[in-house]
Amino acid sequence: MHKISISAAALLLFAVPAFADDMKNMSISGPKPAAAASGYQFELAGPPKSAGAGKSIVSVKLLRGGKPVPGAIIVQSRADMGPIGMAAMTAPVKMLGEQPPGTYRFEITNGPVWSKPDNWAVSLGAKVQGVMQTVTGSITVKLQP
Ligand SMILES: [Cu+2]
Repeated sequence: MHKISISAAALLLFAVPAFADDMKNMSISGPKPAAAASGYQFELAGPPKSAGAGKSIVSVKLLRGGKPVPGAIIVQSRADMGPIGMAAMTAPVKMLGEQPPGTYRFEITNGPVWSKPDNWAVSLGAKVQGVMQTVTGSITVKLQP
């Protein structure tokens, strides 16, 4: 039993340099890596506004290095009650547009889903020009029914 584990370790030591060589070759001949979607952050732009009929208007800033990122295309949006332990409960989200540049507004129909003021998570995915990966993030916001 002991002998087997020693030879397995020896095999691993032998295999690692070969793997490192493979990685080196990949970085020389392979395509350039896609720009990473790092350094981006979604932030609540201000208190949510009630739009009547159980609807809330939520404004979210997309920032990079503290600066607004305009012109992003929102490709994913979700509002759920994860912050109070009910992530399976979701409310419809409608994208309203970008105003001002770098701030993205959403209408969330939370009232019919939950009749108390509580914290909701708004999770977003955005396509930013020149960034291959979808930029994703989440904010928490207290919504009135
Ligand atoms: Cu709920």
